[in-house]
Amino acid sequence: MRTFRTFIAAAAGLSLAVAGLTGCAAGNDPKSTPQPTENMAVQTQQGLEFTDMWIKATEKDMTGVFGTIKNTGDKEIKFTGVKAEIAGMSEFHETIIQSDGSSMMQAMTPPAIKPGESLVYKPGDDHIMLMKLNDKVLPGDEVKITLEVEGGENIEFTATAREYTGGKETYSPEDGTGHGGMDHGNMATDKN
Ligand SMILES: [Cu+2]
Repeated sequence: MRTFRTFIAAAAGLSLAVAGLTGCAAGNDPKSTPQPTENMAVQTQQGLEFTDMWIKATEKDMTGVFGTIKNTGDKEIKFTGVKAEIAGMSEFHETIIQSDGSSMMQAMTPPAIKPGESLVYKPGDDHIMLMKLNDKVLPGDEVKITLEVEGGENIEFTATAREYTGGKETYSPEDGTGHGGMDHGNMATDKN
């Protein structure tokens, strides 16, 4: 009987531990801080859900931020800007296909997200651009990015740095895009 009782006690202890873990992972505690985890959705109290936010690792002075930002609230969220401590300048970018088939990116008006809709940022498409980086971005780095919201509080999220070599965007566009976009080339080669 002694062995049996020990087993029961151990099993009880185990299920307690499992219950504890489950309660933690559910994340329904409104006081808990969203913990950014790769490939997992992070819900903020402001009604945005961030999924798989990542930043391209680089040793150059500009890079892109990607992932899915969903409006889970009941009113439209309009951004007015974006910023990051590691970047001297940050912008929302869109990628356009030029007549010769190559793609080029340019600054766009900060977007808005309607309730239930998402912004999907991926290489070769729309993205958040960080320029004038003051540090390298190494794989595994966690980079804090702040979205400025019209009539509301700033919303911060964390992007995890990843090695990525598939991008074909022009990161140093020729002069005169003809689209009214900013000339990043000047920033990339800023000699001041
Ligand atoms: Cu860009």
